[in-house]
Amino acid sequence: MQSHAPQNTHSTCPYCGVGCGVVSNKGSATIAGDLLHPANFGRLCVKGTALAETLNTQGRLLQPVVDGMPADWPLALTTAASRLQKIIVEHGPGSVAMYLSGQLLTEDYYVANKLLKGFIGSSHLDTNSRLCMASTVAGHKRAFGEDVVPGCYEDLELADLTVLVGSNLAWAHPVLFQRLLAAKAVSPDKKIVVIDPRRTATAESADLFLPIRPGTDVAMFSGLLAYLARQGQLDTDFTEQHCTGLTQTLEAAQCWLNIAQLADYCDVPVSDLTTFFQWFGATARTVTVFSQGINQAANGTDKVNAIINVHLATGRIGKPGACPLSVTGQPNAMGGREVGALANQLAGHLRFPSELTGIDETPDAEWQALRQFWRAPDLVQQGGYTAVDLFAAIGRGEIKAVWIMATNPVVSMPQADLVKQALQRCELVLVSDIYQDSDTVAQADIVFPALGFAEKDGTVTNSERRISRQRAFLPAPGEARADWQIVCDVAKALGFAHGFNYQNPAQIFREHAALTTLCNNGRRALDLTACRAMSDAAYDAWQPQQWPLPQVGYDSARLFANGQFYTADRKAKLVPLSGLEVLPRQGGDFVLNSGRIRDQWHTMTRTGRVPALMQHQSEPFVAMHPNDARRYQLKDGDLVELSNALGIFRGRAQLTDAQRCGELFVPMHWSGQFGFLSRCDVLYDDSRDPISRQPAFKQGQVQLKKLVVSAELVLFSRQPDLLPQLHGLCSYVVTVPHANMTEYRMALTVPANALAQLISLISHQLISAIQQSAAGAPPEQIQAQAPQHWRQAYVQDDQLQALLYAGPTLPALDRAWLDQCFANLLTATTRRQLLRGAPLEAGDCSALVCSCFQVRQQSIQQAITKGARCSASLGQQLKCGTGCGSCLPEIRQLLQHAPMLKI
Ligand SMILES: Nc1nc2c(c(=O)[nH]1)N[C@H]1C(S)=C(S)[C@@H](COP(=O)(O)OP(=O)(O)OC[C@H]3O[C@@H](n4cnc5c(=O)[nH]c(N)nc54)[C@H](O)[C@@H]3O)O[C@H]1N2
Ligand SMILES: Nc1nc2c(c(=O)[nH]1)N[C@H]1C(S)=C(S)[C@@H](COP(=O)(O)OP(=O)(O)OC[C@H]3O[C@@H](n4cnc5c(=O)[nH]c(N)nc54)[C@H](O)[C@@H]3O)O[C@H]1N2
Ligand code: SF4
Ligand SMILES: [Mo]
Repeated sequence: MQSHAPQNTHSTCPYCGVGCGVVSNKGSATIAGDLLHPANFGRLCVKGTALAETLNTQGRLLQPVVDGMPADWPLALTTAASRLQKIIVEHGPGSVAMYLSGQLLTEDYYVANKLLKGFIGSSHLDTNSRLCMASTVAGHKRAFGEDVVPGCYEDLELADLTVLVGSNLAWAHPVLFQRLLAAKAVSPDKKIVVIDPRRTATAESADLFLPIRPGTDVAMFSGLLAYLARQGQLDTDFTEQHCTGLTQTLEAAQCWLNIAQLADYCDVPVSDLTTFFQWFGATARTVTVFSQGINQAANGTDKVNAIINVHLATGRIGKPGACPLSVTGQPNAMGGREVGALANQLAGHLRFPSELTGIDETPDAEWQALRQFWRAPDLVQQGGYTAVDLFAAIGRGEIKAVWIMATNPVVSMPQADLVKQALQRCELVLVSDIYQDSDTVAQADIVFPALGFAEKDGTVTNSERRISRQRAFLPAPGEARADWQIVCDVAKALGFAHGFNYQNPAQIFREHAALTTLCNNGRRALDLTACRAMSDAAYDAWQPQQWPLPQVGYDSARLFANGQFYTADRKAKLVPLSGLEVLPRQGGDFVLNSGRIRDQWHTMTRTGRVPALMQHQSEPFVAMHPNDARRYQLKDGDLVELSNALGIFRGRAQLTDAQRCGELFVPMHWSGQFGFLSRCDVLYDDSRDPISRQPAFKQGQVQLKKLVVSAELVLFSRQPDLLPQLHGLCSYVVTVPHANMTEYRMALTVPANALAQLISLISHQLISAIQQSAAGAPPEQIQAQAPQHWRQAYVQDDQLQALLYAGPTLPALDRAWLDQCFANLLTATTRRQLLRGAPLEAGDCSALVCSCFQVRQQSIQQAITKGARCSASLGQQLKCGTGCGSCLPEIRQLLQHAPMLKI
């Protein structure tokens, strides 16, 4: 670890799989984009821009916790080891599991996989990448023989046609999206096609948008293949020399020769579908980008192969500007795949004997080689439970100990309530996290405090196979340790010191690199030979590089240009598909789609703490078409409940014609830490892809109910942790952090006369909380009350402590001003205005559009009415869109709808 971090430290953003380079400047405590990093060349999105604001230690885990009590490391480690040992002795190694994360570094991942599969001898090790990349992994293996992304980011800039299917790139991989748009700005003839059931921010920038019926992507791409074949637009030289399966694949696709029928099936206009096919046929330089709209489906693997089929059949792979490009979600989802941290993988792309049976004379050669290399006699011989089955096995009591690292399955797994119950029942739950209060940490018997971004050292691999360094530039908070270190400490306590005596991450990385050379000889693309003897200094100085490393003699930017694949016969496989099999199952009133919003990262443990990132969307919502809303007499902002046999979710109706009728979209982000009944994953059942076992998060089924609200309440408080006390008091509670206050938004559905009682309960709790923090003195109360309306302020020594507004409707609240009231001592004027919720000269309280410069919708609309006609001139006037650029699609939308504005 670096003890004397230099003034500027180069590291990698810990959020998405774009893998942007960042530079931390110690002097100014800022984090900026790394101008030299080949992923982003200095750009950052809104989350990356706000990184510095996540680096305080508030809420961090600073020491281990054993059975709810703070503990020192020796106690935590010996307790963990002795309890694990007892379970292994009594129930066998197969009763122990690990559930890891694409947010671990490669070195963390490597040692965890080695410990469980090699030394403890259990194959039940899976990762949240099962929820994320498993279909792509399975699709790549089926087509290419190995899990390899053929292209690179530059291909997006070189392509003349970019097809974004099941990817909201503008919000989920914003820097890649900016690179794409910048290339298009230089060459406006480049075309972008977006295929998504929702008209997303990405779709707003498309030349053609196909609002596909969910789940029909296989049909659409099979139809495209049939069309291209009929037009004579296949690359038959390439397919004859380098592919197998074309004939059967074309046969299977024949059922979609009639474009009108296909358009009907996919529910898109036939003219638009024809345009897409014509553009595709006419454009050699085509990149198809895909993500969770493809992977997270009951036919996710087939969707991946339907896309790859078209690229293989047209020879558009491994060439500049032509490839299928899976964009990975997490910063190190790719690294996890490299070290084999999925239940059906071994390590270093080495395969289990079952995978080589039939294609190799000695199917156990790779397994034997690894066993020897690790000196691990107990190395498992076959795959284990994948995520959903793993938690089911915990629920059944078959798995008795689980170690969860860097992921929050109580929020992010399907059947989330069952996952929670399974952990409650599980004999031993170990959790390594960086925060004290995640929904999963709450279920742990032993909690290990881990180092987070800025404190830890190691490598990550991004979507284009580029390995970059995360480097430490802050000291460890409290007693937190690196994830790899914690794994090695437990391994040693279990008696496996000989396999886990690493001094630093460089040593682990070298071992990982050496492992990739086992039984390789060009049989696998993942080959890090060049790094096996790398010095510590070279590791520290590592510059971002793609694998296979150039020294091995490949073009490392693009693979397969030479037509050599990693199957037994070196040919790529086309997979016969028709796509007729799977459509969203009917059952509920609505199909439930879910995914990301612009400013939040997953379960919000980090981004939910940054006030600026909480403003774009402050509450869980249910996006729906206005026609659906009408049927339920809903207007924008009304409270709705989604439910099915598994659970309940509540959020605000968000009316938008970007949704298809009969389909809803909810954010995946809200957890029990931010709301009550806000976890959408309680609604997803265990349906998943039969090959990849990846859950179908885009196609749940739910009933919808309007919640008739009798009163809305907003409480602003200096106290950041009142949520547990408010849970259960109301029908709906969410919390929104601000810089100097925490906001609790609540709603009551019971008759309005219960409001008085609720107010007095809350008031009582507030007074006692304030009294406690102020050593006994009761706060001064300022209040105004009209029938059914309450407004109260709690003040102590001229310091505002809490503010409560309640009634059938609420006043327009100027939150920025209120936050300032909490920051400063109250003056006579502010005191008088507090209960209004806004100063007499109210500022702009409309929706926040630009998080970087805090520019709101009303200001943008006013500038448009005064004559601003493009995003550039709005940028000049207001600065909006000139920071990270993530809000440009929304600004363009405001410009588009300008004539209809009434201001
Ligand atoms: N802001 C932000 N960015 C992130 C993340 C985050 O939490 N926040 N997380 C990162 C991670 S881990 C991941 S995996 C990526 C995910 O990145 P994306 O996959 O781009 O994001 P999602 O919002 O999950 O889903 C993408 C789109 O798939 C569409 N879709 C749903 N069903 C179908 C279908 O049947 N067919 C098609 N064609 N499309 C469909 C959805 O409507 C949605 O717009 O984002 C990464 N980036
Ligand atoms: N409905 C629905 N559900 C989904 C999805 C969806 O689209 N829809 N998407 C799925 C996908 S693609 C993904 S990737 C998952 C993501 O889901 P999760 O992985 O559960 O989400 P995170 O919030 O990223 O969880 C990371 C945890 O690790 C902690 N952490 C952060 N840094 C470190 C570190 O360095 N070390 C350790 N030990 N801990 C750390 C954080 O505090 C947090 O608790 O969600 C899945 N769930
Ligand atoms: S696009 Fe944003 S979240 Fe993704 S790596 Fe870059 S800065 Fe981080
Ligand atoms: Mo993901």
